[in-house]
Amino acid sequence: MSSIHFHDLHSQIDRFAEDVIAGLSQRPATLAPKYFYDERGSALFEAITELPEYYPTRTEIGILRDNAADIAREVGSTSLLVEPGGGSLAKVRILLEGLRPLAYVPMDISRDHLRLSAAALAEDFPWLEIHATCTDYSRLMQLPASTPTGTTLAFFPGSSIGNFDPPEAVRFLRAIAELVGPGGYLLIGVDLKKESAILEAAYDDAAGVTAAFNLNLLTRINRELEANFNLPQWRHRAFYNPGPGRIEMHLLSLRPQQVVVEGHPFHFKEGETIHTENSYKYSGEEFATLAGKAGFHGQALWSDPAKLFSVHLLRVASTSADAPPGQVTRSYPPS
Ligand code: AVJ
Repeated sequence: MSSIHFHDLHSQIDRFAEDVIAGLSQRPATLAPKYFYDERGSALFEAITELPEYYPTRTEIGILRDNAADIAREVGSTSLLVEPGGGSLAKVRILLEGLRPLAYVPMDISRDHLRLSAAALAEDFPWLEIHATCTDYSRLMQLPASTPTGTTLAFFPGSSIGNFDPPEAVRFLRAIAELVGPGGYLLIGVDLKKESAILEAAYDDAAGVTAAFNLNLLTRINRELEANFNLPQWRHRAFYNPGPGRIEMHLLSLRPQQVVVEGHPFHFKEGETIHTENSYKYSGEEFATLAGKAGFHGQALWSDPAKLFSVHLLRVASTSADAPPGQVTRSYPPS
């Protein structure tokens, strides 16, 4: 019989207004990509994952399917499978039969979404104990009490790690390393560096879905905060910046304009942008080096024939075992 437990670690403090006002006060102005995902933003992201130009989702799913048995063999027996940001719980389905963990802990900020997907998963995997945990994993990475102990595998697909700049990514990976503990694993999807035309098409699709996704952030600010962004005066812009090795998404101001958000006026020149997202791309070696700084060593690396996307299996050294795996908790970022 499957069992679902629901844990709420999410502090109710809503920082959307403060973050938006602080971000728009900076030059260049910035908004955090985590705010893309309101209801319409989540639906638009789903649509992005099905676009012909957006290769990451289908490529990663192919890699996981083709190598599920290999992944299970490399990991061996797992007690606990943890997925920070496991909102849709679609990719983990590919791994569950092979891994057969005692318990699965999806962590997501969206409470309702998490409840629905956890219930659907419980129907399909009746042998699995599910601990659905509502938390903003970028701020608090902590296992709920009462999860089984033993070998822990964290699963972080989708190249979501690309949203962090490299020092933040190292801090985030360190928090995962402490969460899974000595001997624990991380299976992580990472988008690879490639020809910039392929990258740029993936973030500026012909149908304009990514443009709508980016612009929806302004619509959300207008609706949820007292704001008056004039949407026709903003345009989606996405390009590959080869220096830092990242796709950048911006919203470009098409004319000089003033916007008021909760009584705060913000001025934008023609051609000025609001930076809304970075999506870093890493070669296999670059990512292994980054993960090494967080205490992981590479155990296996899978890719697709066209070398578009990669899946790394990383492990925390088990030699310096000073705490039982799965029992270490910490907050991220360190306060
Ligand atoms: C969810 C962060 C992995 O960077 O490819 C897709 C988000 N933004 N198209 C990515 C995104 C525009 C996506 N991640």
